[in-house]
Amino acid sequence: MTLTLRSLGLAGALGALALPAAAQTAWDMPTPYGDAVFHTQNVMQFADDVREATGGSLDITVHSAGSLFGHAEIKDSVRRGLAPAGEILLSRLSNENPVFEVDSIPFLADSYEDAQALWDASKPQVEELLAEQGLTLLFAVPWPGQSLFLTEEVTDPAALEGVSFRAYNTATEQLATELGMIPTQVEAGDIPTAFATGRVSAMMTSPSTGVSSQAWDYTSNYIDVQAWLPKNVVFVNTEAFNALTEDEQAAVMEAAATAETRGWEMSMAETETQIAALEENGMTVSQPSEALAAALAAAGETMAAAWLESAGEAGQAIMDAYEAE
Ligand code: PCA
Repeated sequence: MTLTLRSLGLAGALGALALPAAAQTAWDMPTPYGDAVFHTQNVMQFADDVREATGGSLDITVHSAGSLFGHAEIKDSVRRGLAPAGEILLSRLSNENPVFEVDSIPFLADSYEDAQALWDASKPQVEELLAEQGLTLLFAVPWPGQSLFLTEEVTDPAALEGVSFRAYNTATEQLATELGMIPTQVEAGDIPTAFATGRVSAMMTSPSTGVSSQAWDYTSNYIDVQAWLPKNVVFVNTEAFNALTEDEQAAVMEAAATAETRGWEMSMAETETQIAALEENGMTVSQPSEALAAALAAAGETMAAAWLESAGEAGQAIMDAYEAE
């Protein structure tokens, strides 16, 4: 009897001793895109890497597809500490500062090499602007090049006039307007419904989003423009980051650097495989006609000039740094 009680006491003491070692920080991480999207897979791998590197003391749970906070709320929820970390499409912040949308100007940087150079040129300002809001940038990963999805073959840009166009940021709205289309904001997860109900009948997005939203169900033509490579960014509430142990902070930063490299590689690999998947599912894949390419290029020029005007000296500094790359 005494022995049993003693044993129980010992077990209790051991339990109490074991507690500090098992001390765990649990982070919720809201993200906008679905589980099938490579960005989400990359972020989940990042969470796994952090869990492993910290021996489980920092446990990040990814809440994908806007399930914890909608895309439009994610940044502020992290800023206010409602969630310690999050992911968004960077250019969605263009209403705060045009610097955030430099990666969404058509044809300014339309290859991975140029996208990397533009990111190198703009990253210090992006980092600084986020830091002013108490946010620490962890990593950025581009989507594959943005191309046209249409319900019919279009060679004459005049055919786009009056078409209702699915936009995902201010830049895509401006581009639609430049081409005479009528933009409507639709989150990636709502694309199939927006097409099915006739709210929109054209979009520009990556072959990745084309595949994850099964574009062949409601569009027939993919025109391979690859006009810009917008980025997702992953960031953390700086106070929450500072509350981690030094080892945990180092583990997060290392996993973030790995995720950035892995994400760019995943994105590059996706470009070809997902265009092939669109074709396999019955879409007609083509290059833009000369007239269409010229209309898109002209819209890009107009948008670049307007951007530079609104971004002022900060914008000029990015352009100078980009050209010097
Ligand atoms: N997919 C996202 C953003 C850019 C992309 O390729 C979307 O369409 O919402």
